Amino acid sequence: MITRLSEVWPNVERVARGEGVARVGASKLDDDHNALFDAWLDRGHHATMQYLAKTAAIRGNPSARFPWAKSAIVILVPYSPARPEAPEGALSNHIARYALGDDYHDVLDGILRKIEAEVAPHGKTWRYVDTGPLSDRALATQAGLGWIAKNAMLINEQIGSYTFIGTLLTSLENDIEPDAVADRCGTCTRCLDACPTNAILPNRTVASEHCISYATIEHRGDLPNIPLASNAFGCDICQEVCPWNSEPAATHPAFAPRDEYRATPITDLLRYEQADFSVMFRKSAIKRAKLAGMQRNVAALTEAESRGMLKR
Ligand code: B12
Repeated sequence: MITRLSEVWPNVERVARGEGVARVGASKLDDDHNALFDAWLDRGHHATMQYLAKTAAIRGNPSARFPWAKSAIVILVPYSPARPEAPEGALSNHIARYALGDDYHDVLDGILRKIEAEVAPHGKTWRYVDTGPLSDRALATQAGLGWIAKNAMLINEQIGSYTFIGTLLTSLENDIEPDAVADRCGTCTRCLDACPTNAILPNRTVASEHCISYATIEHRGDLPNIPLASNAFGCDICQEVCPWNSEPAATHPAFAPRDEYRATPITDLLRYEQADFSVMFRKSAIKRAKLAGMQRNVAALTEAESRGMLKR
């Protein structure tokens, strides 16, 4: 009878490699830095993301939901590190890299399903892609896949931070030794200096209420009064300036930038109806902002056009 992760590990690695996973590791379930999360919530840095507060107790104690869970298999999957060449004012120039291709929730879930098929005959499993009360970054760093950087990102020394994280909880014992990971931020403060809204806090967390990514994706209603710096969906500024992103891994094919986004002037969105939006952003993470949110964001950039916001 198989009870330990090491017994299925060669198969897990083989399937992961075949599916375009750049790194795979195994973690225990508890987040050693969970107190940081509680302090972050207490200070209101989750802004209107109430779902994070609602599930805080489980996040601090994952076995409350899954008493059988003993380990997490964690994968890193690279998305496009660059925006494609496109005319000035094209949609692709104004959306964060992670949203240039297919929706990562679906893609990583599909990959985890295949890995799950190797584990499920020997125990229980549960797949998570940014969909549950877990710190994906905490598990990834505990699995030896990278360090938590000053911009709060999980950075892998070889491939940088333009990666998604997926996790598969399992009932198998974690007997996989994680690679040792060093904190490579050193004295660099490029991300802190570059953030136009000073949203990055000294303890390697982000004040969402000031973050352009939060404002343009998660916030409903009027935009908070912060500069968007040309961003209509998400923000990559704290990653663009990071020296560890100079040699990224090859993009997983599902995340190759979509041609339609290069060919569409961003201002077209102002004339969209729901049906146009649904077609353009089918299977895309951009759906999260909804039509109203995207039109609000594009309108804000258009108003700022005199200050050059659409000049990229
Ligand atoms: C809420 C959320 C957001 C919020 C808040 C972001 C934030 N930094 O907290 C907003 C909307 C702003 C956001 C933005 C983005 N997000 Co987001 N987001 C999440 C989500 C759902 C929860 C994060 C969370 O709980 N934040 C609260 C903080 C306190 O917790 P944490 O980030 O998990 O940090 C923990 C670890 O760092 C841990 N820790 C463990 N070891 C150590 C060691 C040390 C020394 C330290 C200091 C800490 C530490 O301590 C913290 C507390 O548990 C996760 C998915 C998930 N379920 O984990 C994705 C996730 C973090 N997001 C992701 C991405 C891609 C982004 C964006 C790049 C998208 C974009 N381009 O716009 C930006 C990046 C902004 C940034 N610099 O963080 C990826 C990050 C992948 C990676 N390589 O790190 C994730 C993991 C989704 C995924 N599954 O791939 N996001």
